[in-house]
Amino acid sequence: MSASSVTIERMQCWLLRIPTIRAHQLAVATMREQRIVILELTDSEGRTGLGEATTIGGLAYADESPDSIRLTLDIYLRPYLEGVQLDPPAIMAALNAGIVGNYFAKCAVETALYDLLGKVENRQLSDYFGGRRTNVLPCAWTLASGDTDGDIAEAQAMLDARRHRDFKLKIGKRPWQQDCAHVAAIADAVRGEASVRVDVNQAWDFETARHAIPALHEAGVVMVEQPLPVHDLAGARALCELNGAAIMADEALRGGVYPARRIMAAGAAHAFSLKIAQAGGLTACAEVADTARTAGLGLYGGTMLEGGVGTVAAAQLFATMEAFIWGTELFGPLLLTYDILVEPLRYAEFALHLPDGPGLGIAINPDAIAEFAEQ
Ligand code: MUC
Ligand code: MG
Repeated sequence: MSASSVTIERMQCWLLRIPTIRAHQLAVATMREQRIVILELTDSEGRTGLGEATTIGGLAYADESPDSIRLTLDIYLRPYLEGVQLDPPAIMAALNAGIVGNYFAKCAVETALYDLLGKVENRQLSDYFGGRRTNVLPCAWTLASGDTDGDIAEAQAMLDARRHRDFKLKIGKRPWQQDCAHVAAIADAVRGEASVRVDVNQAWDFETARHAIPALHEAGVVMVEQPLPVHDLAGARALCELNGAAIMADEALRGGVYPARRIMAAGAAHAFSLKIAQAGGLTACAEVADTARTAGLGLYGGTMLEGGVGTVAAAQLFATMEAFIWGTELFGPLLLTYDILVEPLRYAEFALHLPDGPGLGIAINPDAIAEFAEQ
């Protein structure tokens, strides 16, 4: 059956609330749970496609909250889907023409469309983005318990289990000198065994960053993610010229290729954290990657701390890309106390191993919906 003869009959959406394994402390929020929007499209033959939209800390991270995403999908995006022929590029073009912003919600839709199409055509989602170059993606872990000794013990456990050997530390909440002491202690503890990066989540002003970044670099930090507020491209450019740790853009990339071009024109990043949600979907994220690659920027496979559906969607795309010099951080499901997938994703030998199978290659455990869905 060709995709064009398939009709999307029904769209359903759930908001799941799942506790995290420990408090996850960022500059902008402390997470003790994750609220995950799951979208399911069903076609005329009863086949289903899944998508996910997840964000961090309610409205602390971005201007789409889990609640607003669910509402947007239910009210505004539903008419673009139900009763419509399954043609992902045409549907996404209509969505992007008719609805501004709402990048996370659009990402959930595009993921579900390609998951469904993959099942219809018996193809992996990666096939629609050039095909896989690899089935294995190196995967970092974030140390964010807020406690130095706790983080060191956690890092050691990850190394012993051969699960992660790249660590991202969340800083920016405390005075930078205290953060620097925290980072230096962890970097000392894992020196020679692991890499250490930091994510400031926009918390610093330029003066703070100008002092903190050389000190962090001296302590062994190789990359600093989003040190300044997203609008401060001149400041980010000056930080790029410090000749120390690489500067990576994250939140500044919200909106896809247009902000990406602005950052590149300003010389305001050495690397991009690619996020399918922030870009507004898989196609938009691939476009950001292509644009960055032409300018010689480093690529990193970022996460919004999605559960299994969003995580594997990003992995399916990242597995098609070359020049992934910073690896990925697709560990979201491991931060949750409950895995919503029938068969959890496999993490071993410091990497995420992609599933086989058509579309995303995963299925959701119906018990997870029953147990964790909010009303
Ligand atoms: C972010 O800002 O990168 C990704 C990993 C993590 O711990 O937080 C996120 C969001
Ligand atoms: Mg970040």
